[in-house]
Amino acid sequence: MAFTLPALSYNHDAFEPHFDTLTMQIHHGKHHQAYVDNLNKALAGTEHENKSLEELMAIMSKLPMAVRNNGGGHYNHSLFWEILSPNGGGNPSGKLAEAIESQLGGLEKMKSDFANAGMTRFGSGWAWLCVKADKTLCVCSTPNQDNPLMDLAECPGTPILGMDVWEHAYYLHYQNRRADYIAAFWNIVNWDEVSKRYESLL
Ligand code: MN3
Repeated sequence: MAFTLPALSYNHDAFEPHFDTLTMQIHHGKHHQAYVDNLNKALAGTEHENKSLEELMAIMSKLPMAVRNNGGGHYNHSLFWEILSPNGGGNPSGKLAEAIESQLGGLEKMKSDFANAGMTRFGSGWAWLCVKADKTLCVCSTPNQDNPLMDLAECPGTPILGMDVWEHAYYLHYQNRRADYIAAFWNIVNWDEVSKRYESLL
């Protein structure tokens, strides 16, 4: 069964002025669509064509680079759209807030470490807040379209919050100002969704 581009639960202009409308249209409709199309092409006719994204991530070290780049791209962007909301921002609450406090030094420290992970990722990649196998939280980054679910990840875990730091995510509006894009990102984070993902892993 071929993968398809997930529809967004909001309009492309929903994140103005933080993420501009044209970037959202191109990012979702062109970039993400291309990952989906190229993933389907790379899997067609192979023994892996009926696997889920999660199943592919778990054996990624054995799969061709086209599956790694485009499967990662599809997984990462699908997560990204869901952890954003026009009603986002603010602070996490409940168990997630407690875990950030006790395990990551508090929300401000976590946001600073997460922003630093995104800022220091040379070239293209992602910053992540993850739940490790021992159920503790960690902040890390991965290159290109890799993610912590891949069996080859240096920081293995299940991502519950991800931030795209590819230039295509911000260049039209922010040009080279990645730090400004990262600061804007916090205004639209859907902490309810991040919390839901966190609690489902406990
Ligand atoms: Mn992207």
